[in-house]
Amino acid sequence: VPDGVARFHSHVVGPNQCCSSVVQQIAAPVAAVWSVVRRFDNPQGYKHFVKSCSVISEEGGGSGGDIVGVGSVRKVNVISGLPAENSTERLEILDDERHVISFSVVGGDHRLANYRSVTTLHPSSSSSGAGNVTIVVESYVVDVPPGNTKDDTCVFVDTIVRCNLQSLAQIAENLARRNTANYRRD
Ligand code: A8S
Repeated sequence: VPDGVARFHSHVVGPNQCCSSVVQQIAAPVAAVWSVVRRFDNPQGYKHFVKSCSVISEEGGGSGGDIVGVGSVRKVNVISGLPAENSTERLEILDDERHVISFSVVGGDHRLANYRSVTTLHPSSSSSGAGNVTIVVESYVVDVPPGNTKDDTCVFVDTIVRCNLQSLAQIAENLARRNTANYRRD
């Protein structure tokens, strides 16, 4: 088990909550994946269900000063066709060294009350030995909505998270390809 997985992905799960995780392998270095994932102010950068996002309460960011920090709150508007309109989310962890980001849902017009997720990145190498590979682990805990089962809820959320991580893979892999092309030109 990679370092930090047990530590960051252990959740306290209440009797009416469910908890699951999704793992995605990405053919790009951790730095490329992290540059996309760490943008709490720009989830639409890879989450296709997000139509728009605005930071409604901003806390000071980390080292670079280029990013909103822990405690910041964003309002996410989702695309039509989902059983939701918007979600208000608080940044809980942003660790640029360990590559950990976590947010919790604090409000909004949707059915995923008390949603909290943790996303961690882990360096790996491809089976062929060529190039850098990143393993992304995203876990969450959420209340089971009234009238739903734990299984329904996990299937619904797993589907969203899997879509997000597949889209993240495409974007980070394109970024990594572009960077490699730049190096070759020198
Ligand atoms: C994320 C993860 C999830 C987002 C869910 C699970 C959501 O944005 C969508 C539909 C809903 O019904 C709930 O990392 C909510 O964003 C796409 C609005 C919270």
